[in-house]
Amino acid sequence: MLTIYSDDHRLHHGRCELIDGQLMPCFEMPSRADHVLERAKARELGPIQGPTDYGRAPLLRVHSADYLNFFEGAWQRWSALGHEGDLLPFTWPARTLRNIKPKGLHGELGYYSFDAGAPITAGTWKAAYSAAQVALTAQAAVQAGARSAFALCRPPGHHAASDVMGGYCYLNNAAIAAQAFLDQGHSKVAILDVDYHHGNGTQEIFYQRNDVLFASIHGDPQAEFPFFLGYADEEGEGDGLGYNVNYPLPAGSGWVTWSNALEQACERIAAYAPDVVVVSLGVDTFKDDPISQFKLDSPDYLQMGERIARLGKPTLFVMEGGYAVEEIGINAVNVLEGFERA
Ligand code: OKP
Ligand code: ZN
Repeated sequence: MLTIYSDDHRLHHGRCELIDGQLMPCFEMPSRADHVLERAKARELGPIQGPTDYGRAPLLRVHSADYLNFFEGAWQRWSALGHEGDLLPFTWPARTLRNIKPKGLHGELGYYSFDAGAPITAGTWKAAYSAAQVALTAQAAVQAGARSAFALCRPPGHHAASDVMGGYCYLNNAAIAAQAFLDQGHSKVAILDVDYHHGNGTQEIFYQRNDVLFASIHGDPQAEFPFFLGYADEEGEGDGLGYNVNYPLPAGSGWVTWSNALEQACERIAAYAPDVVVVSLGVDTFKDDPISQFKLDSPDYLQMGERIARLGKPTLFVMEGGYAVEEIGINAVNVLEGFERA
């Protein structure tokens, strides 16, 4: 399987995040991608290539121009004030406040974010932009006829909505790639999100549309980030009604429970009969993930890949979460190897 990867991910390295009342080093760190790349090489998964730059147009198909402009310019505005540390939001237009866009940097940042988990550093825009190009380059390979490709994206993307960042995510790599398939002549794309967290951004982007089926298996938002989206009764709206499927599972879920949800998701995807499948590949479902509560073990990821392969569709894998840094490579590449051997 072809892997697309860019070293630019290193340009994004947030300092800290708030965990249980304390500032801790960010779990979403550069070594995550290093481990996946090393494992892909060690297992001789296939060629590894850099991205092509497709420019801003494909990003604008998913994100608003205002949002992209804000994100691209935010660090410059922050550093011009003399700051060197990460730019982080701290006030959001939650219920009781107005959903308006203020003029200052912090007001705008609150408007364009939903949590304090997406720090902006000097290189964040460039890293996120390159990750989107990595996804688009892998998409192009599948578009050109490859059975599958792997976009080794970092930072991840599935929490990023059309004009909102959060949850370590800035640009929605999987959504940008899915939209590119549609723009290049396909009529139906299914996105299967297997990350431990609900892909709230992807859901929002396609919620009113039936040309993208979004299916997500994740920790029940009653108890898990992102808390305010990802419930089973969110089924889509308008033309999109019936094209959004959430499978929230309780903390502690292992392979038996998880694979049952995967089976249901795959049956729903098969009934949709998509032209292509995009997998938001998070491996934070692993038993030793430091921020997650599922219990999958490394061999389970081989079976995950096999089941996805049985859909029989051209498939684009887009890297999302996974924070058990030592095992992230084994687990992510196991999905890809399971897919290939099926
Ligand atoms: C990104 B992806 C604060 C925890 C905040 C944010 C998780 C973002 C996960 N105590 N956690 O879906 O892997
Ligand atoms: Zn996650």
